[in-house]
Amino acid sequence: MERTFVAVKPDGVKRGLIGKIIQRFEDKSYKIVALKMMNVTQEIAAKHYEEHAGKSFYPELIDFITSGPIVAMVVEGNNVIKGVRHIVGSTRPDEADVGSIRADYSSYSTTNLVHASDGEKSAERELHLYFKDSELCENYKTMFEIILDEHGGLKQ
Ligand code: FUP
Repeated sequence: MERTFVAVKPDGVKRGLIGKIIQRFEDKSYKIVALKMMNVTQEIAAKHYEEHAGKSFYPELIDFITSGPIVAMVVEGNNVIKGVRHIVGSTRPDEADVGSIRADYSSYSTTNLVHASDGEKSAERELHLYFKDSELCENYKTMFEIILDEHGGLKQ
């Protein structure tokens, strides 16, 4: 099953939106397989955002992501990378689809509440930047998986 890395950024934690944000993924029937609150070190921040090094917004981005705790998680599900990006919404909250997290709760591109991996390679790279394999808890079934089992699994 596909998995992705998601983080509630420091603004989402400070605004008390952790529960609301995670709820959106659970409501979609995605499975949370790892979850922790943590402070992002300068070293992790630099690795996470290495593709943006040198860009005008990079210093502000690093200052912001290291400014307070984040809630990091690994989310699993059918086409979860694309699905989560859709729920999170476009980078610019003023262009994000209404109903997405960023459109509904944010008005700035830097403080846009959530990070979500943008592809298979970045998902694997990012989830291993934040979690050890031993921290992934795939040994339980969600209600959705139990229903899927009853139907012998589903295609797409
Ligand atoms: P996203 O995948 O939507 O999180 O966006 P990017 O990977 O392109 O950018 C990572 C972060 O850099 C964004 F969440 C916010 C910040 N950013 C800016 O502050 N200004 C920009 O013009 C682009 C990105």
